[in-house]
Amino acid sequence: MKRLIKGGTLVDATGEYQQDLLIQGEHIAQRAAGIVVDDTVEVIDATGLYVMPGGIDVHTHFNIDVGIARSCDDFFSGTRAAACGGTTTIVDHMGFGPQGCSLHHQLATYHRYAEGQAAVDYGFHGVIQHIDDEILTEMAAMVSEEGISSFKLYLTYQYKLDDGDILRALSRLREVGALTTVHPENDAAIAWRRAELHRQGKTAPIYHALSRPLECEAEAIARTINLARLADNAPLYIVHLSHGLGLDYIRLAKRSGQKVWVETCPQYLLLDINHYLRADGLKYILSPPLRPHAELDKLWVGIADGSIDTVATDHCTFPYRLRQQMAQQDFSRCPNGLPGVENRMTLLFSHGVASGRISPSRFVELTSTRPAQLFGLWPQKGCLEPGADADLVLFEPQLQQTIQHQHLHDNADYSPYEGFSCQGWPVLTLCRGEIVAKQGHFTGRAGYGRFIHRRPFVEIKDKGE
Ligand code: DUC
Ligand code: ZN
Ligand code: ZN
Ligand code: ZN
Repeated sequence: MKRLIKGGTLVDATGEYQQDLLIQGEHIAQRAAGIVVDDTVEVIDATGLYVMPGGIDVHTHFNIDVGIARSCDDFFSGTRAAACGGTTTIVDHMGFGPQGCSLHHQLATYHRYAEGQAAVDYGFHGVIQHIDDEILTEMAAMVSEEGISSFKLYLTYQYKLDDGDILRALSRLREVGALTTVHPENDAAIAWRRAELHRQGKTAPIYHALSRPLECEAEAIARTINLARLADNAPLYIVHLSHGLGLDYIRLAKRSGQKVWVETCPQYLLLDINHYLRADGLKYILSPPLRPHAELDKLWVGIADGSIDTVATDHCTFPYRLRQQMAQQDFSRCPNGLPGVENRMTLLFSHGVASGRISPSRFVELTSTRPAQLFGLWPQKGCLEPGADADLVLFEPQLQQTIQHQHLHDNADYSPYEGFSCQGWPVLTLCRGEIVAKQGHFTGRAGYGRFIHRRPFVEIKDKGE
């Protein structure tokens, strides 16, 4: 099957081009101005549209068991929502398995979750819940045989690692060609704050945020950066940055040549701590929590000046219904996480590109090309060159619509962005040449998505194309 995307503006991480794209089967076959084809080729008229690499969301938690609950989006509903929002690849952060389980055990579990379910392509980040010789040995085969070239460490929650284990993980993962990702929050600081709030009977949703203020995150960021330096400058990727002080530490490390990259998420760019004061404040409980409004502006500076590398969602869905049942009396009983995989692209386009903060090309860099480069997917993905997968999103830059959960495709019962008016929407999504979403509706199928063996970590410094 051949398709020609004609008359649009191609946008990649290097700029904008008046060119057409010829797709043959699953791949991009040709990229040039004025491609002429015979009538066996289906022509898609992209006049007035941006033609961009499909979105890559490198932070989701589909079907995750967080101990007190299981997130309600599985690999089908989660990737269906991704497709409708212009995202053609997700890399899911595996959750914890049984105590003492191996990396391979958890990988097999996640393959079972995703096989026959995913509607777009997918990969997994490994999860390190303890360190011993067996885990350190397994890491090499995970990278070289299983296509798992990044791993997540938690500094809080049940399986937090201590500094010695963090060092051992960073050092070994560097050796085997993997990128270490970290959820940085100081667990002891949070426990101390929470105990004091509980003693005072302070259990409303706002105290979720006040139990883990930004210093808890900033301390853990600075500590992990220094541990990565100690581990022979091990490459480090900081997930879901929520505030400015941590970004300053990251800038300092980047300036000194350290291999450190950082992700933020739409919720930290667009929602603030006052949401916890609303009657439905439980809808916004996630970690790190939403921050005071001044922090949002600091993150937008990082989006614009290049110091933030990627925008992902941390999509992790627990219905409002369930939150109310579990946590009406106490924020600390609320499962943590927000949905967002379907609206990442339109939110960043609207508040980034349409509002003049960033260029379309920077948008592509943040949502697709840098994620692909950091996580071993490039140039198969995140790229519009011949030979790449035909993963594309066609964006209508002037289209103005309001986010309403009733039109979304996840299994949640609310959207944290309900009523947000966005300018710029995905109108067609192709994953390996197949149309998986059209005008915000799902046209794909469960099981179309393919597991992607990601390459070992290599540092790509330029924009690469
Ligand atoms: N934070 C959340 O809010 N949810 C999922 C995991 C996490 O770190
Ligand atoms: Zn996290
Ligand atoms: Zn997460
Ligand atoms: Zn629909």
